[in-house]
Amino acid sequence: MNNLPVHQAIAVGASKHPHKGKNVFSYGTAGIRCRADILDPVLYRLGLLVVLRSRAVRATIGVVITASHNPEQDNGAKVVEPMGEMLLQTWEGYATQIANTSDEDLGQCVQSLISELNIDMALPANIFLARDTRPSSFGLAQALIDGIQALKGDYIDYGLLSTPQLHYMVRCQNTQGGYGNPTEHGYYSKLASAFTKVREQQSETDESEYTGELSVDGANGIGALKIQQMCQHLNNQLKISVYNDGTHGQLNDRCGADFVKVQQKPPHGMPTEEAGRKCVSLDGDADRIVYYFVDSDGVFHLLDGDKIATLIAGYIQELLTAANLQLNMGLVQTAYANGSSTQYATDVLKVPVACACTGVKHLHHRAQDFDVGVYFEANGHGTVLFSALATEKINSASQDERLSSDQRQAATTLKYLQDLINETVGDAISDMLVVECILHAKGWTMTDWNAAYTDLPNRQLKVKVKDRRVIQTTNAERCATTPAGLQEAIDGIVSKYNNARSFVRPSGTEDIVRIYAEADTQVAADSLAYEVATKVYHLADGVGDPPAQPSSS
Ligand code: NG1
Ligand code: ZN
Repeated sequence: MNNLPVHQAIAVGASKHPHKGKNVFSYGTAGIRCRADILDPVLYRLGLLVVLRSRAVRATIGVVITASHNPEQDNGAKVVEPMGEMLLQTWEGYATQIANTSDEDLGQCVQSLISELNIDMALPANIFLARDTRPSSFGLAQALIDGIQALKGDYIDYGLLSTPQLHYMVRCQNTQGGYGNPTEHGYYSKLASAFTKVREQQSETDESEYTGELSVDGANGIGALKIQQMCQHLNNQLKISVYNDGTHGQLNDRCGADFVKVQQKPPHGMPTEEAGRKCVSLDGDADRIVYYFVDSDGVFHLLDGDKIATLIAGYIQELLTAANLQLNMGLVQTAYANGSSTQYATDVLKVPVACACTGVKHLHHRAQDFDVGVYFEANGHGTVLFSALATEKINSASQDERLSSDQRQAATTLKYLQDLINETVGDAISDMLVVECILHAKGWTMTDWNAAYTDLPNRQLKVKVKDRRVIQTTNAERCATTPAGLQEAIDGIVSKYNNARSFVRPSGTEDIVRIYAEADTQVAADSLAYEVATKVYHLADGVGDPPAQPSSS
């Protein structure tokens, strides 16, 4: 460890991680994300920042090095708050500031943050870090460690972990084990034990067509490794075959949850022809999951985050009713949620639905307004949050002798289900185990589950523009306020289609504008998306080729 004064220690580190000053970095809702080869100085600076954060909150802080579903040449970092949440918004600003600070100004920048935030540098600081399987992640972890050490922070390097596993570790540590043991083994045994206990509460009927057999597309990433480790703790309760396990293909290349969701087709590298075969895809850091199957006519069916969210919300509601527990439950979605899912939740499940801005931190925040808040992005990122009141009521109902045994059993199932859920953040492995428990309880096949409602055909497109910030939105991103005339034009186009909806927003993770469209037929959804994309291209200074006309007939 160094014994240099702060300024000097920072300068020594900075000389090993020089900032070329050519690129502008921004810490957004998904952390910092860009090409891996320019990130070294940024990770060093983040190392400094998380030591300050740890001292400011007097707790362990986490950092995951990953760029999730982005291609292998990209990378990034996300900071994890003490309870496993995403970095506080004001600190996103400090992260952006320090990431863009030159070598010469770095000491001064750190010193100003220390004074401004009144940080006691004599306090201990503790950082948990982990990384995904990208080749660049190892070196970036070293840059982060150099930053941590420059400010005399302590750290535990967990090596390879999924993003949600690291979130879990941080929460376990800061609850002194109350949330579980902060080890990989602790994670698997908590989930495996909860999974077994939930299933013990559920009686399987003779007519059940449920099967615990599934094919997993690991996106050639960390999820493939970790799901295999999870399986070893499940005592053959599920029969999982892992494909795209990283031994052949490249990370996220024509596979993974994002590919399957956006392309609406099966991934490469995994056999999916067997009719009704249950398939899932994880993304590159295993915080997203989507299900799908091919039916006997060879038609592909996607069961995305919306289908998972409504399945979970419906089941929890049944248990709450059966346990006679009065808790206020809500579902949080984004504008990308399929209109049919929103209608199903509202009209059939009678669960109130809230719409939040894109990015899980917004959904997470909104879900905290409910006693039981289920939140999912359509792309498969989501979880369930239980308030302290909900946790307390569920626990006491599970032991309340005055209740009927059926009521107690429903409460007990809920209690174990809560243990199975990773409440810190969306977790593909945990979500998969939750879905499997629910399908098991209902005795459902993929076809049964899929029959809950039919998705409206939809299409997502990207348009490259000179500066995507010219598009500003309101009403949870469903309405564009600039550039002038765009929203009126979208409204005009949408009115020509049946059952249609479309919105545009600048991506937070890519340098593009995203177009979403849904309508009564796929041809209509494709054409609507194309028309809206063309409008964006003209009104927002599109660059490159104009959007291509849809080829569907
Ligand atoms: P952007 O690029 O801001 O649309 C994407 C996803 C988000 C979220 C983030 C972080 C869509 C439409 N957008 O954000 O939902 O997952 O990446 O990974 O899927
Ligand atoms: Zn991810």
